[in-house]
Amino acid sequence: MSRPLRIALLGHRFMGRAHSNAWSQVSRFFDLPVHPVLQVACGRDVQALQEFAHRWGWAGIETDWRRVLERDDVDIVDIALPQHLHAEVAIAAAQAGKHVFCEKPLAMTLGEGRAMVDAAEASGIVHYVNHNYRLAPAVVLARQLIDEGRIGEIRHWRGAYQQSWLVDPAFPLNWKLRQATAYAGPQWDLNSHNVDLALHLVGDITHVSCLTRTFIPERPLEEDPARSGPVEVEDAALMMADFACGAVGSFEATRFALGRRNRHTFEIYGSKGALSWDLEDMNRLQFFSEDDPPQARGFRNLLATERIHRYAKNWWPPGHIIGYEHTFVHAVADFLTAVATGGPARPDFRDGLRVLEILEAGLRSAASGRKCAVP
Ligand code: SOE
Repeated sequence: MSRPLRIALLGHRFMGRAHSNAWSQVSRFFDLPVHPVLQVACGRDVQALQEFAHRWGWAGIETDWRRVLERDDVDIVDIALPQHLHAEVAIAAAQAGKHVFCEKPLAMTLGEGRAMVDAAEASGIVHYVNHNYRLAPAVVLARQLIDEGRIGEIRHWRGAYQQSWLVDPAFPLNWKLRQATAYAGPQWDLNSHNVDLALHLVGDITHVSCLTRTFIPERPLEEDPARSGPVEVEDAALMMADFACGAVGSFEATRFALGRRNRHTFEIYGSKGALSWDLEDMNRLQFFSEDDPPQARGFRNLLATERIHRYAKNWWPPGHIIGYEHTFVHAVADFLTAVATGGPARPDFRDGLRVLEILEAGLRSAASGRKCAVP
């Protein structure tokens, strides 16, 4: 019999739904020594929260996160909140001995991120930051091919995360456009994914050089659209990087790529092969190999749905594709396994902090116009 682990979910909007789905699906598809119990959902809008809890099967609700941490019928705290709310909750949760599953980006500032790492490591809990794209089977396969030496020495990383939701000047000044709630723009929100994948697949980054731009400096206020206020974060960030292994990389993040709703891609070029991945076709990995006979060389289109592909065997027969939400199920499966076995879950808070250190160096570079070392 698998052991129950009781989950408290903080947040019930986009990420709250994605996480709820993951907690409710995971035991149906993965054989784990533990199973999650959807114990309590927490939020401030009582009516919306009640509807959410009912729809997703959360046993109860709370409107104060501090109350959640006092409860001894909660083992895991899942933070599906905007980043300005991560640090305080995560630190208190760790101090209360709860394991913490946290949305990305890890925190607002490096100081917050370090305090989260310190609190989590001091208390010995399992901590995880949800860079879910690592867990797409095709991305796992990319890592395997790199580890097997099939790409050779990596020379180039080319990553882009392109969205378009800010092109309309009438789009309101929401929380993602204010420093107090978002800290930065796509450099934090989107390049965090991009940098996490690069760290995971290519390795550490030593220096960055970055350019940011805010195309539309004022937008209508959410609460009073007749008035406008200043956009406090960048609309686009273009960063170049030196990797410790000698490779060079480019990281593009924008909310102004018209026609691109949520396009996340990377390309890796090495001495023996190359890889390319596209979230919009996330089950596939393009693989080019110099080992192929010259007359038959070209990018191969690998469909990562075979039983040998990590996570794929938990879903459907080969060839039956999976989607965005499945990456969250993989994340909670890994996290629950780590809690059950006492092992670390990766990426953890320390990994999330390294991402922030690189992004912050990028913002410093953009402000100074200079290339910056990543401490
Ligand atoms: C931003 O629009 C966003 O929702 C990110 O915050 C997510 O992390 C990304 O996966 C999709 O886009």
